[in-house]
Amino acid sequence: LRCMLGRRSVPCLPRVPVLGSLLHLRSSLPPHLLLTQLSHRYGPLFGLYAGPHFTLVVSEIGLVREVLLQRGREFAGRPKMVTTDVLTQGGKDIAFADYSPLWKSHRRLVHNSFTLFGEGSGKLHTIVQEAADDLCEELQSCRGQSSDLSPVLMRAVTNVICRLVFSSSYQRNDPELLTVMDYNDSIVQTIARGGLVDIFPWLRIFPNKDLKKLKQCVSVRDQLLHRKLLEHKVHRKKCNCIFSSGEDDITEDHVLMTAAEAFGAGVETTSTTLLWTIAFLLHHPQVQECVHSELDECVGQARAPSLSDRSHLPLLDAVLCEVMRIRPVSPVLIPHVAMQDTSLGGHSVPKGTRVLVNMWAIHHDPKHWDEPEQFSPERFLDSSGRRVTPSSFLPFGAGPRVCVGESLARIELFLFASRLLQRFHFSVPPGASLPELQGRFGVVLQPQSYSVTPVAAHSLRRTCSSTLAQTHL
Ligand code: HEM
Ligand code: PLO
Repeated sequence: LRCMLGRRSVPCLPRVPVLGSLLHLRSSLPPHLLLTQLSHRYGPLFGLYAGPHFTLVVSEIGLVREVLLQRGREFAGRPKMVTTDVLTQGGKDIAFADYSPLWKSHRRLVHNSFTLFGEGSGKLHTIVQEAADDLCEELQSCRGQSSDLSPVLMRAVTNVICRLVFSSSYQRNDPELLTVMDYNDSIVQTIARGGLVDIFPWLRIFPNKDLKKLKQCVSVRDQLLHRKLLEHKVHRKKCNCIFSSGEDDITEDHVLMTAAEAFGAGVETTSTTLLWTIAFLLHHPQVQECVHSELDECVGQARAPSLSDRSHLPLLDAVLCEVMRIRPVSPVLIPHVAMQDTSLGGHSVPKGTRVLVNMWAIHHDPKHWDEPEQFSPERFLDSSGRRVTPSSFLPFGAGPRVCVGESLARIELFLFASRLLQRFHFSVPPGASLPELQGRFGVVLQPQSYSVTPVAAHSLRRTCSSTLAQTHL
């Protein structure tokens, strides 16, 4: 089947009235894998109907650049969805709000306050280093016992956001922290299952357990953050952040949603990427050894790694890139919408068309990556061991909707990963199996939970025997 886009047509999934192409989208595969499989049959640009909504699926880097960069503004809209409307009070946030002048100034404001904390700013550096130290202390206190890293990592990354937004942090087992982690997890689970509701908004009128649960969680979240914002008000005049912006149309609700989104996006993405990193290093012990050697050589044990070490630790940097390539936390980004009649790959695209950017397909495209299923950090290093960035690598998206947290995320990933690997060697607990690498798709692509044994590095003699290090160190 093909559908007409102007005078040219694109391949299109079969459709029936009301359901659209949904019958052809039933599958046990998670969406990014299903869409990748369909792109092998239908090509790098194909159409489908998500219920009544015409949707283009893009799986080739040239077309992706056209959507995100060349025509970035034309495609910078977001669809209206029931679940995200509940989450964001009808789009008073950044990620799920449609393009508008108010959204633009809101985004700029948040972006600027992140930049204030950005690279070169000692404050963020200190905040992240302290959180990383605290994390290591907690692992150290487990004395080599195996554990699930997820809750420990969550607290550490939550504390970074908490210090940035409220200048406060949580101790271990703080009941408020447990509440935060609990509602966050429920939101992640329910949003993921809310797919159907988002395709048929009229399902809202039927009882829906997930939607009810989502509303409950959002209400707990909003009360908690509202209280914290009030407590924080005392400091507002002093700080250089969004809360003292003076921007007229940005309301208290926008401020609340900004805080909520910083927590949501800041915590889920960073902790997930770190969990993937450890999972892949458990599968590739020779790579872990080489990262250890690189750290030993450049940093040693006497001091904590700092951002200025990054350029001297190309292998660690390459490992983090390879993790974000092979398991992008956001494998189909957030849906984009054409805000006006425009075009894509020479086809005309009518206003209101939804566009799914399949970043998973881009990061696994055999035309651009040798053995894409293989975990191989060397792809991000040239023959003399310097870091390179291939053009088919866009884990944060690009253009007007590029991740606002990118610089913060990169700083956190580097400082957390380097500190953890400087101080610990990670191994699979005796008798346990290696972590699953499939991932479960929710709002973000997370690894199945696994346990790991962290052993303090100074108690081991470390050698890097693999050729990887001999060429690169
Ligand atoms: C959007 C990736 C961390 C805040 C996005 C998008 C991606 C992404 C792919 C969607 C781009 C699109 O729809 O075209 C990541 C990755 C991260 C990360 C891989 C870490 C490993 C963070 C952090 C924050 C953050 C730490 C904030 C504290 C946001 C926001 C948006 C966004 C607000 C929405 C931007 C918009 O729609 O205009 N991110 N992100 N992200 N991210 Fe991140
Ligand atoms: C995570 C659960 C929180 O309770 C709410 C939330 C807010 C922002 C979302 C985030 C969740 C998941 C990851 C998202 C982020 C905005 C940008 C980010 C979707 C749902 C990515 C990776 O695109």
